Amino acid sequence: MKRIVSIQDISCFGKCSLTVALPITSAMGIETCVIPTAVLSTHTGSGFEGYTYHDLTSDIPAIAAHWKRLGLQFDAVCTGYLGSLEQIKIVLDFFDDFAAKGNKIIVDPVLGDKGIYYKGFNDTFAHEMRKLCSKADVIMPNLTEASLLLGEPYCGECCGEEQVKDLLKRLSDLGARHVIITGVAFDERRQGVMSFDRETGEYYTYLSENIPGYFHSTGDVFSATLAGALVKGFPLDKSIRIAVDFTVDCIRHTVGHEKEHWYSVRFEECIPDLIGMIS
Ligand code: PXL
Repeated sequence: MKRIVSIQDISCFGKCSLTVALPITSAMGIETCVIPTAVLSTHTGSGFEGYTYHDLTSDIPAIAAHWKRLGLQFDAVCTGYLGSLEQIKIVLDFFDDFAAKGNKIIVDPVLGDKGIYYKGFNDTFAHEMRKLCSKADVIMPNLTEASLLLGEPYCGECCGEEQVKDLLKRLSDLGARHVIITGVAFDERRQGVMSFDRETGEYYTYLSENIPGYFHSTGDVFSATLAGALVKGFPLDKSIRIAVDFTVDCIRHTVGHEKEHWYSVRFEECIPDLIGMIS
């Protein structure tokens, strides 16, 4: 059985980060270890005010030290939402300790969406996030995060193919072999992702239906599914198709329920579809 570790927060209510990644990669048949970086009462997205935040940064080195004594190894080290500059430094050390030949470092550089930072993040944080990206094999920013990582103005939801190719190429200069930009749309009908392989120089585009509306946590659903598919051994293009198709499936199952399910997607209903997609 493949084994990965997912390093990101637990938002107790709100379905994002670990509470999405853990069930998804477990359902894909992958042993999923976790390092919670913080415990929040909810995620920080609009609609939730007054959430609690308990930082767990100082626990991470002790967990890593224990795991080293146990000789634990992982097929992939995956990171998502991180809460502080110090946490980024500690995760960089974790990469040094647990990166081995053949395993993958998969970084979702969570910074923001719709052209703005999530609460608490700023340019200094984005600058540090570049260091994580430079050690990764795969990074998967959305269009907002792509611009923030490069320190340039947000190009908007509808930038053209050449512009996205340029972003991909320059992000790959940070060091990752595979760069995937999510939330790409060239017209109003379709939305999906574009990727770039630094070694072969190839671009790959996969677009699906564009479902109007804003659905929180879809980036976390995408990144967990993509990481799971890659670790299962699917090639990058097939992994991208699985992750996009599953994310769109989750959105479709949420449409019509936005009133009570405004804070995330109804991914649980779609888990059987995911199992079908990978079998
Ligand atoms: O979905 C990314 C994410 C993860 N974790 C927390 C968040 C967000 C986005 O808002 O607030 C705590």
